[in-house]
Amino acid sequence: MKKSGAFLTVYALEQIGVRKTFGIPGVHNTEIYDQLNSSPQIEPVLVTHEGAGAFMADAVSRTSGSIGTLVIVPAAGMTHALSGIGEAYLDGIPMLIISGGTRKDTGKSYQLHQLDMGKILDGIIKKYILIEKHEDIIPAIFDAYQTAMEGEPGPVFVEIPVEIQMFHADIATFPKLSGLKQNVFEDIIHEKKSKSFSVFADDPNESKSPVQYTVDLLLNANAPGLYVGWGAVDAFEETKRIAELLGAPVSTTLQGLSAFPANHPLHTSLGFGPTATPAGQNAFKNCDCLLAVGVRFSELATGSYGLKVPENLIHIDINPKVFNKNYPAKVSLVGDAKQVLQAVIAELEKRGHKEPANYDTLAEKIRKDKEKYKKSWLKEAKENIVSPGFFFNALRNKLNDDAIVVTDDGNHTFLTAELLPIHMPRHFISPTDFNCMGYGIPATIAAKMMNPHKQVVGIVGDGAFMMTAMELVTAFTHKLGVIIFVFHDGELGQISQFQEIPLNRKTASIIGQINIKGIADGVHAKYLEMLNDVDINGVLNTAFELAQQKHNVIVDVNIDYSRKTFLTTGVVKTNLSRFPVSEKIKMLFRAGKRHILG
Ligand SMILES: Cc1ncc(C[n+]2csc(CCOP(=O)(O)OP(=O)(O)O)c2C)c(N)n1
Ligand SMILES: [Mg+2]
Repeated sequence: MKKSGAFLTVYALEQIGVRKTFGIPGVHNTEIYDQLNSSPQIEPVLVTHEGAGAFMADAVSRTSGSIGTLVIVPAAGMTHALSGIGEAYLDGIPMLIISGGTRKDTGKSYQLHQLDMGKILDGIIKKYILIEKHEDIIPAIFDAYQTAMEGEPGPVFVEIPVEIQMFHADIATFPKLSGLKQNVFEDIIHEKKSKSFSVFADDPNESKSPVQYTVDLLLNANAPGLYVGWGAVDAFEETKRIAELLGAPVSTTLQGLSAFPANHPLHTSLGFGPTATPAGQNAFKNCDCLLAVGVRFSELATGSYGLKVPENLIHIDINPKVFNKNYPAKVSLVGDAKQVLQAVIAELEKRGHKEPANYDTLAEKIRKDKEKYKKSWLKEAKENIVSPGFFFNALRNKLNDDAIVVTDDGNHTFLTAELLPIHMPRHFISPTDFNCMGYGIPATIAAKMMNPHKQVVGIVGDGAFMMTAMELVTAFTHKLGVIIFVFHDGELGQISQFQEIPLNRKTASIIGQINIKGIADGVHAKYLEMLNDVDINGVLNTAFELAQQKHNVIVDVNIDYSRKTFLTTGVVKTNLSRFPVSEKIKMLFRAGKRHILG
């Protein structure tokens, strides 16, 4: 049967369950776009900028069952998309990038968009595939999908030259996707001698399997604790069972904020070191055995490595490269979080382990600490500014359990993490280790596209708003009903705070005055102003009513950033404590001098 490359591409995308693609057409991919137009399954979404398109594809993977997919032009489309590809790469999010390619059959040089893309992409994707002939298209896209999903997920790039898209060739078979090859976790005794279990050498009992050793450590601990990240986001039932069996507190990373719902009595906080709120700092104070699942102990998650991790660290991750990087582990278990944890649960249950005696005391202490911390943000309602405590309290009351919350990167991210409890796995997303501003608005839009019946809200800084606000025109085209809260402090707040403390001056972090209403009008969004604490409930009611009627809403929030988050104070404290004494003195002296002399 004679088929065009564009036909084969769209066939393969349908097979792997793609429902939407994001991107901008150009002469190198119009054939694919034309074919997408005929697909009953896939909707090609036109975006305003491929960078935003890549953030949207990322959000599709994080909040839905299908893989986020881009369809872009080579070179210019690819370089625009790099920010979102980088975010997906460092955050372990699967993504498929289908790029048109310049003609390989003409022998011509200096073609439009001709560039060695592989060279640029090296280091930011898991695999680059250049299609050379028609019969390779379907297997190559299946392979790209498998590669993107397996192990630690990430982006895969497929270049399809324009002549292959356009021209027809005989294709004998149309293979069907036979499903993804799954990883199988094997808890076998000899594995402990392999490299990833090298620290196992001090196990006096050579006959134990890694899981048996794990359970020994957990049961012998006086105060075990759990620390979970995005890698454990689909293993909540398992982490919950283990926490409940052990009577152990649970803290999360920023990316994994939703991995353990905040309304569970054993949930404490984001992190548990100096950057954590009191519930986490107190519950983990005497922690002598940590079960870390789907985390990498990155700089952001550990508050600049200020986290104190006990010697008895059990580290579970699908990517063996993450072990023993920043914190040495006693046991490292390579595998899918759900599978490994199920093996740990089975072993705990085999040992006849019963519910712990300390459960109620621990849960009560966490509850009290959380309550006290929340109250500290609710001292007095202000008439000239919006207090974060009152804002997030009222927002939580408006949100259903299954509301999806998206943030960008900045001070607003950490305020959200500290003050807005998230109730369901995969229902909070934010840019993390790549940490790219501009993520919030496009990701909110895509999360709503994939979850039209859920409330989807974005909380973004005014600096990030300026980067990707135009994408809201796409939300208008699709009549989505998203709510974007812009925390309007007039600054690149997170950075100006980091400048303010040690430098006492803000350089290039005061942003230009922006007329948010003007932008809202331009993208046909409803504009609401929230000036003070008295406004909060009324504005929220209006915003949610408008969103219900499929209007997109921008809420211009006159936010009070005067109180620092634990993240900010914790990171500053941790970094300062590591400086050599002479540098510390110099820094404090400079700050002091500037305080006095201005
Ligand atoms: C693309 C990009 N540029 C710069 C930064 C550095 N950065 C991190 S947070 C931040 C401030 C963000 O300001 P804003 O969006 O207003 O949020 P706020 O901190 O005020 O809540 C900056 C500049 C970044 N993370 N990403
Ligand atoms: Mg700001």
